[in-house]
Amino acid sequence: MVQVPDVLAGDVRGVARALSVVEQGGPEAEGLMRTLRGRLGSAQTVGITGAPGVGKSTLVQALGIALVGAGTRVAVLAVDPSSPFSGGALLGDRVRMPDLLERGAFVRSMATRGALGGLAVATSDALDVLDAAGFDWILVETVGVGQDEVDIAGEVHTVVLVTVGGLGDEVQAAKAGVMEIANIFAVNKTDQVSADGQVAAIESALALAPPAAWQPPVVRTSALTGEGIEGLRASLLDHRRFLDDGGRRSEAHRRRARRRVERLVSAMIQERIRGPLAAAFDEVLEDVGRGELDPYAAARRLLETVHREAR
Ligand SMILES: Nc1nc2c(ncn2[C@@H]2O[C@H](COP(=O)(O)OP(=O)(O)O)[C@@H](O)[C@H]2O)c(=O)[nH]1
Ligand SMILES: [Mg+2]
Repeated sequence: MVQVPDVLAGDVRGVARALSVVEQGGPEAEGLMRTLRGRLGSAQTVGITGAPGVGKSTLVQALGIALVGAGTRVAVLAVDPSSPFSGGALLGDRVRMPDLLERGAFVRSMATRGALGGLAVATSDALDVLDAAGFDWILVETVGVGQDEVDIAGEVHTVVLVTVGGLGDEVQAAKAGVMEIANIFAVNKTDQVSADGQVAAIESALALAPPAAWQPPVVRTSALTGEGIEGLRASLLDHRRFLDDGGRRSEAHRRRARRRVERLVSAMIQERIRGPLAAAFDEVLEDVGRGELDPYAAARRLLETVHREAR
């Protein structure tokens, strides 16, 4: 059982237990979200995204240490859709971030064990758990952006896109269609490879974008030597301040709520037609198969059944 007071107090074991509950999904997760409602909205959430190997985990650790050093409470959530069930991955990021753990940050890999709506819903709920637990910063490491099962951009306040220069693929960021999604660009491994080409490519791509109130900064970092980490932290603070202006934060929260509820509606319908309404679903499918019903009419009939049963 999750002890809600423990979660609200930020007790590590209580928070860990709550995260297991949201991974599991089901009535307990739903109940937990109900209890936490009203205790949310104080955390600043940051997605750290980019291709495998660019140094996201290392950067998260360095950034986390800088944030802890500044006297704030930090939680790290590693979301990797490619290894949702891997116990190895579960331990991997914990052992890869020992220095951060040592400084009292909370580090956890997300998995999903059948939560309604999968990893996306579980991750969203996990952000709320960590928010309610009083963390000032929640750093979410995820692979890729936009096309993923977990589209982190809509979930967090700030998206940091990490790339590395010198791969002979300087426009990779522009091509991937993530220019609009990233709020901050980090060109990493500057100790190893020159960032110049990549920085120039990003800046010229940004120059083509329509003028916006927020101009994404391009920060050069070395997660290994610590170069640029303070600059990255400063950019995060800038973006947080930017969101606090003119109701941007509440607008972002409304957008997130909309996506979340939409996702849950779809997931709940899926769950019904695969579960309690499976027989009705089969029947409708047979009618479609026999040519007695077109797919649109079938879908409408099924929706009506869902609606009737839900009352
Ligand atoms: N030289 C150098 N290596 C780095 C830097 N950041 C990360 N790495 C290394 O790059 C490899 C991949 O890093 P990791 O953080 O696991 O990347 P991720 O897959 O994006 O999370 C590891 O061997 C890191 O030690 C950096 O700034 N400079
Ligand atoms: Mg990683």
